[in-house]
Amino acid sequence: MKDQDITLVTAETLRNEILRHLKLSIGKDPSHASLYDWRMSLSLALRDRVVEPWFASTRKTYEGKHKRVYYLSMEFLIGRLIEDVTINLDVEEIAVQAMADLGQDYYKVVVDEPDAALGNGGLGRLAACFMDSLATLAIPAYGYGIRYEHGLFEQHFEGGQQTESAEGWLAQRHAWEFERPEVTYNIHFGGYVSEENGKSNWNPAETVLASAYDTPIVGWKGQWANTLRLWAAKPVKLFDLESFNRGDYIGANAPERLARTISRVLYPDDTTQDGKELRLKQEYFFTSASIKDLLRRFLAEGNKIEDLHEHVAIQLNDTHPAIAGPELVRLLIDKHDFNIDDAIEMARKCLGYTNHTLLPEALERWPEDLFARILPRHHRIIQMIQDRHLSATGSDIRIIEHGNVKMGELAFIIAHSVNGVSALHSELVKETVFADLHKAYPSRILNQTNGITPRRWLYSCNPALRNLITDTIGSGWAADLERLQNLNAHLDDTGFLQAYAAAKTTNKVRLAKWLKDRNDVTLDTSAMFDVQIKRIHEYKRQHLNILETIALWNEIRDNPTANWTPRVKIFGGKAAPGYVLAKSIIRLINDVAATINNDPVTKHLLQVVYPENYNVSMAEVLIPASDLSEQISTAGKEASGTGNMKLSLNGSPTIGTLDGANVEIRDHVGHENFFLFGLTAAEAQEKRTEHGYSRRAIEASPRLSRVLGQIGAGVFSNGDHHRYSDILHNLYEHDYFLVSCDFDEYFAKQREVDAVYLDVNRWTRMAAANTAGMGWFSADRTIRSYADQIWDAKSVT
Ligand code: 4GP
Repeated sequence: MKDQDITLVTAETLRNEILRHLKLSIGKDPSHASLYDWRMSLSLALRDRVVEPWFASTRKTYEGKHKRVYYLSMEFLIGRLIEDVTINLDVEEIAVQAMADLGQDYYKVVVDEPDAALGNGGLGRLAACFMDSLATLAIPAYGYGIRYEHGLFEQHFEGGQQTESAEGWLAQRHAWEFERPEVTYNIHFGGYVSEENGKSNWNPAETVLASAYDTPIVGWKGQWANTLRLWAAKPVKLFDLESFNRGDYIGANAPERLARTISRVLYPDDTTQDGKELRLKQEYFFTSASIKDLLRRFLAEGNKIEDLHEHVAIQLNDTHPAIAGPELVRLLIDKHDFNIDDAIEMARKCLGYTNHTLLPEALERWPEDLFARILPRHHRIIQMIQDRHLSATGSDIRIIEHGNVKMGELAFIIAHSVNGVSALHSELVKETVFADLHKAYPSRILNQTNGITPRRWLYSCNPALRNLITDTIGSGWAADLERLQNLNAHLDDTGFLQAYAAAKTTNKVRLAKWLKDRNDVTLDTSAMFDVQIKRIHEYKRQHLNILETIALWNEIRDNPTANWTPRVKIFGGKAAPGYVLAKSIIRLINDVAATINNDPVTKHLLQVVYPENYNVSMAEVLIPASDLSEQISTAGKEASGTGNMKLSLNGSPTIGTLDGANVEIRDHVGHENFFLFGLTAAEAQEKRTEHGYSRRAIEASPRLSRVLGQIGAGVFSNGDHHRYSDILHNLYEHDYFLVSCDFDEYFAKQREVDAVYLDVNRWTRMAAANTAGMGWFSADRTIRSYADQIWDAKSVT
């Protein structure tokens, strides 16, 4: 289908289409067009090219009555789309040329696009990668989520401290979406349940409208396109005219305000207390709209409701959409006359649940009174699901317990399949958070190790390496990533290694320029770029990294003429606004940077850089330029990681613990190409049972004691002894994440990294071996496996 006229585009035709949009869609004369106008026109012209494959895919799905996958997710961290689309349609060069012919710089236009930051981190970006792979594999699918007006907050540093401001990606028109004002559903909240003739009726108190916006997601070579359908909340009644006529202008707008609040802001995930009620409403809002929408589509095809599971697979991306279970049961009973047992059975056949975290505090639970107040009918249905589970299994695990509705348990019990996201994580899911449920349902938990789309995370973001790979092993690898193994035959070829190193240098120079322009920071591109990019969290241990940085600084100062390996430590990531200790870690990194970067003795050897507002677009510049990937979470805490995959794929060996997908990455790239340190998950668990373990570890490490002493003495805080008492207290008294215990081994391993880096050939070979070994981590492999093992869904050929 590649040769369909859809991709038969030349620079000239594209140029004309851009001009046509500039005139007719944007209403601008080229001589007055701004960067925004050009960007919109280019995006619209590209979007036109996606519409044909999109329609064709939909038609084929209807004609063949193919099973559809519905991926329900609170987050879709899709980032920018122009390059995504030009790459997938294979028209990048043409787009560059067309824009040049119009006197515009394509790459300037590309970076003018705001990131669609509709997610917090890993789970949201995974959803975006999965959408790309579903389209590439031609599996009919919908992504369902929320069209937040404000995506993840913008991060700023003031005096080194994180501050937040509202993000405004929709302040300008979003070029890629199609508004569907005719696709709306009433979503209800509150009220009470009445019984009549043995039937329960929900009499809700509030109703908002869910209104659809569709973005086509096109796969590789434009062969297939699926839909990302995001819901915006709107008032059922636009305006309260009665109040207005009484002169109550504020009251008149109340319905609109209430409704819009629901899709206004994406909540940072770890902030658990604020806005609980609103978050529950958000979850129900998008889930209910999605279930109603998929049922409507299913019935419109003339299917029998008894066959729902043959046509529909619903995947719950974490517990946020877990209410899909009770909602589907409710609709089957109330609208389709199912009895409760059949309804539960049908819901189970349709639903799969992916768990993304073992941190108990991150497993959602709602106060029962709140839940029953907002969703009274669902509250009862959950009790019925629970009753049946208890009597069928003899298990004593409840969904509702101690005044809480536990969404993890609900998702587990109502789904036919529960999966973890790396081999280790899936085992730990069985042994820890869901140990008892695993006993009751021994075949329910599966593993599906995460993956990343190689189109965005190599082909598009790393043209230097992309070209080298294609020159070396030929094309075709972007949709068949395991072919990267063919690079192994070149690992001892000096010419190849030199070219590989040159590609890395190109990317490092690109990053240096980007940082110079953005933050006026100058980087030494011959130094090792040592990168830790991810949300700031104690378990991810950015503090371990910065403590090691201080220790290194001390040793360079003690012995400035030794043969040190110059390093730039690069951090990127946001802390949830309510997470005080994470914010302290951010401030410490910035304080340490201010001190170290100005030290004349060390500044040519050690630099700390922390560009604010890390997002997908920043990752696309940082990852290709990275030399060393920091994956240093406390073993047993990182479910998988996907940044670890992106970095390794782009030739950045890992220094890391045996945690999450690190374990599998190490197996794939070769143990000799991975810098392993630290306690294992089992050892970590054991360590926590020893009384006073952290204080003992600190006292046994003169290096760490010295660093902590300096922080306490105010060396990095202008003499303020108290600024970091929270971090210090934490490390001495309840170092749950075992920073103190892993510190010495981490420091030693970093020195091993230093030594290898000085041997350019050896290092480059190691980096290239990482690229060669990472093919298995394509999200295409992950999606195939979900399709086979969970969804029973097929590619449409
Ligand atoms: C993340 C996990 O922390 C990360 O290890 C994993 O790679 C990612 O999900 C995708 O599976 N979890 C979240 C979250 O983003 O909000 O819990």
